[in-house]
Amino acid sequence: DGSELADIDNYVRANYLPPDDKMFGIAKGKNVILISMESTQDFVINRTVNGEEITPFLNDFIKESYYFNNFYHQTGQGKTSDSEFLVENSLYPLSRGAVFFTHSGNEYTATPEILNDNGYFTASLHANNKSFWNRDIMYQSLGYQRFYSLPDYDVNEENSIGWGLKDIDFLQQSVEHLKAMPKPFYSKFITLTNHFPFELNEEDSFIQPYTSNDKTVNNYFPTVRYEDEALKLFVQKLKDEGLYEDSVIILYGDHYGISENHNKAMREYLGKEITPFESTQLQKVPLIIHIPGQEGKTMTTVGGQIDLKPTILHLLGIDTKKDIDFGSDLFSKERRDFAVLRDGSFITKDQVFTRDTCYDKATGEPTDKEACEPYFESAKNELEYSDQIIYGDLLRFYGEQNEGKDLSDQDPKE
Ligand code: GP9
Ligand code: MN
Repeated sequence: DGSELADIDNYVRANYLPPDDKMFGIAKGKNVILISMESTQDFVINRTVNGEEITPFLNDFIKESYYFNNFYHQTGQGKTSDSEFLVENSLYPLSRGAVFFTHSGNEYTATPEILNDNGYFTASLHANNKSFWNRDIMYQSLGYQRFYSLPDYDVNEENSIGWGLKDIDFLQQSVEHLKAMPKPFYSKFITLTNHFPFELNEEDSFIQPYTSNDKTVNNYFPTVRYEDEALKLFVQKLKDEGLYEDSVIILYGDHYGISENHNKAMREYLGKEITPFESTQLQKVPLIIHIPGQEGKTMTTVGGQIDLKPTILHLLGIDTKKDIDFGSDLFSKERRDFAVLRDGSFITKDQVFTRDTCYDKATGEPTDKEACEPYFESAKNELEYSDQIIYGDLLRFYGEQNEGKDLSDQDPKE
C-alpha cells in the first residue's frame, strides 16, 4: 500500500541538497543537449597514446565547461540503458538484469516528463532499432514525446561500422531533427561507434592503435578519438545553425569500455598495477557541462550518474524538493563527496571501498576499515531503498499519467 514510502521519503528528504543560488536557473529556458558517450572512461581525457592526444576536442571543450573529474558510472548489466535510467530518474538500476526490460511499466517521474510539464519538447535520438533495450516501451514511461530511431536516419553500408551508423553521420543528421523540434527542447543523443569491439575504417582512424597483445585495448583509442572528432563536428554544426548559444550541452560516459579482462594491457598502458582500488577508479567517466556564457571550471566533487537529474533541473530553475531522487545537485555548496556503485562499492572524499576492503585514496593502499565504516549504512540504504521503489512500483503513489503511445512517428507539434 506504499507505506514503505515513509522510510524512503525520510531518507530522501534528509539527503536533499539545496542548489547554489548562483547556479539555480542559470540555464532557464535553454535547450538541453544530453550526449551519452559510448564506453567512454575518464582516463582518456588529457592523455596520449603513441604521443598523440586521444580526445583533443574534449580537452579543449572542458576548458570552457564545468568538467567533473571524480564522476562515476553506476551501471549494472543493463549497460547503456542503465545509464539512461540513472541519469533520468536519479534511481539506481537493478543488481541483475536491465530495469528497462524488467520494469518498463512502472510509474516514473523522469526528467523528460518533468520538463515536458515545464514546456519542453522531449526527444531521444539513437540510430538503432527502437526496441533495443526495450527503449520504445520504456521511453513512454519516462515521458518522452518522440524517439528518433533507425528509420529517422539515412543509414547505408558506406556510413556504417560495427553496431551501425557512424557517430559523425549520426550527429550531423541529428542536427536536422533538432532544427525541426519546438523550442525549448530536451534531447538525448546516444552515440555508438565507440562500442566493443571498437571497429573502425581506415579513413576514420585519426590516431594509431596502442601496441600491446590486447586487440581490444589497442583499438579502443582510435574509436574514442573518432568519437571525439564526431563531437567536435557536432558542436561546430550547432554553432553554424545558431543552436549553440541557446543550449546547455551535457556530455557523460555511459559505462566502462575496458573490462577487467584487460588488466594486463591496461597495466602496461597506465604504467601501474590494476588493483581493485585502481579498477574502481577506472569506473570514472567524464561529465562535461557546457553552459553558454559560463567560464570553464574543473569540479572535483565525487559524484555519479545518479546526481544528474537534480543537477540539470536546478540549472533550468526547476525545484526538486518534492522529487524522490537518490542523487543530489553536483553544484550544491553543501555537497558531500559520495558515489555508490551498483556492486556496493563506494567512493568518498578520501576512501574507496570495494571488495570488502577500505582503500586510502591518497596512497591507493588498503587502510583500516574504520575509515569507511561511517558510510556503510548510507551505501546500503541507497541501493536497498531504490530497489524497493522499483520492485514495488512505489512512485505510482506519487504520480498519475502513464500513457502508452507510439513515439516513433509522431511529428513534433507546434
Ligand atoms: C545499443 C547501444 C549500446 O543501442 O546503446 O548498448 P550497450 O551494449 O552499450 O548497452
Ligand atoms: Mn553503452
